[in-house]
Amino acid sequence: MESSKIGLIGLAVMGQNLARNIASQNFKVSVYNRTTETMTSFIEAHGSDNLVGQADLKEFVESLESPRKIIVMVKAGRPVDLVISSLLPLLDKGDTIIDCGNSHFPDTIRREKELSEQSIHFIGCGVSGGEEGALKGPSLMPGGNKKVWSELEPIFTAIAAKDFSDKPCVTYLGNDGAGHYVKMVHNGIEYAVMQMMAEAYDVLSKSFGLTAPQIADIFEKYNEGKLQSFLFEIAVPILRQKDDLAEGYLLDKILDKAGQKGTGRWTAIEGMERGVDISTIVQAVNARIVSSRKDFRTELATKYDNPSVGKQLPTEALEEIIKELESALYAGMLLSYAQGFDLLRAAAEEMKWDLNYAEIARIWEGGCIIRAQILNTLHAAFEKSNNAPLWTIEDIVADLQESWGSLRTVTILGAQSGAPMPSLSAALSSFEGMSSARTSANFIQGLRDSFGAHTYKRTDREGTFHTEWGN
Ligand code: NBP
Repeated sequence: MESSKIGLIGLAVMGQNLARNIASQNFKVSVYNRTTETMTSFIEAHGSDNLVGQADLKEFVESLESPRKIIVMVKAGRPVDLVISSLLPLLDKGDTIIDCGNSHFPDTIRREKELSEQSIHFIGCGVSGGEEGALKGPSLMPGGNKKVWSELEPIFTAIAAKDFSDKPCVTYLGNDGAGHYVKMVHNGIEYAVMQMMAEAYDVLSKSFGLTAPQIADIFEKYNEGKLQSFLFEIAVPILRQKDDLAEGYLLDKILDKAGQKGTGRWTAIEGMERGVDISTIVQAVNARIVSSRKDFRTELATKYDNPSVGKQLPTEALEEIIKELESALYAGMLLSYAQGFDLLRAAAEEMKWDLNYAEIARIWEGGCIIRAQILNTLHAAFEKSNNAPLWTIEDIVADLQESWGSLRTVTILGAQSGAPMPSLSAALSSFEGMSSARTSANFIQGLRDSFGAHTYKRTDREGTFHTEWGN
């Protein structure tokens, strides 16, 4: 039997769809799963000349063309190490393992190092787009040895989504953990964008008493303008979904506890560790933490009276607020990207990754969860400025100058109507801080010097100073 071009291990939703995508592009793929029944029922449903299943790991490895290329698509963490250990005795020098799961980048760096010592290549490739993306074309973020990547490129290029210019949403990012790092930051930005949308939904509901389908009408219009994106696209039917188990709309019955799998938290920690302000992302992670404390929140809600809650604005104000909110969301999203790219830049400098920010914005234009019109704007801005920091690029400065005032209007509205705005207000504070020549840190320095003799510098002369405060 003809050997397969590539193998794939891990047949949960992502692995199944990625395998079907590869087979549909005319690359023969062998698949394997720890639980054999999953593999057999998958092959029963989708098997073909190009998509073959193996129940035995050794036979799976033997079914592959040499040098072998094996995608691992299992749960991130220990399962990836276990799969690698079980594969190692069966592989030959020069074979390649490609981890397409959401692995934490330090694990990818470690695995690449350990495997290269055994002459096995390792590529860490972020995959975004959920199950539909995996099937129809994801955004792919590979990192590892460039030469090894070039051998995989034809397959990955064929299965990737397309950007606004119909080019594949995949590009080589850099050594070892660069791909998984970029995917992690992608997910962090995804957290911030989703949180800002949730804040918009909340403030419309609390300030004007709008129902879910009324908010759907507003979001539908937003999706026709500069906020056009996959997330707004899917938000509309979510807001309009009727409950089939009870009266009313389903969204109103969904428990307000948001889950998380770790990539947002990893991004937040990275921001802290590298000293980069990614407050829109940090606050989005924090909002999920607050949401998870449902019982405690419910108890506190009986103890505190929030006079803002239930204060509705007259409907005449709605039209203007819809426009302000659109503009605030645009500014908030631009700032989430500015922060995310700042983090990428800081990491790239230390890790010696030659990240191309225009290319990163480009490969996020299609396939991935944050795909949006705004990425085309960022892509063009980075290209035009030779990858300058986003905040400083002329076109972005003009866009932020026009829109950031709406962040102020909307966060005031949130405060007045009891709708917390952790990410939108973080965007406002971050912008005002970053674009101020002078902050309040002089006061912090005064306090530090007073209680701990930490010294301070002056604005009007060189040197380091300490004062005996109050004397
Ligand atoms: P899961 O993350 O739910 O993982 C399930 C798969 O891991 C199954 O095939 C399971 O085999 C296998 N597995 C486990 Br669990 N432990 C194993 C072990 N010790 N040895 C071998 N196999 C093991 O699947 P998923 O949602 O398809 O995601 C796969 C990867 O892609 C994850 O890293 C995920 O974070 C990432 N990702 C997911 C999405 C998404 O939208 N779901 C999007 C982008 C990236 P079994 O059948 O025998 O239990």
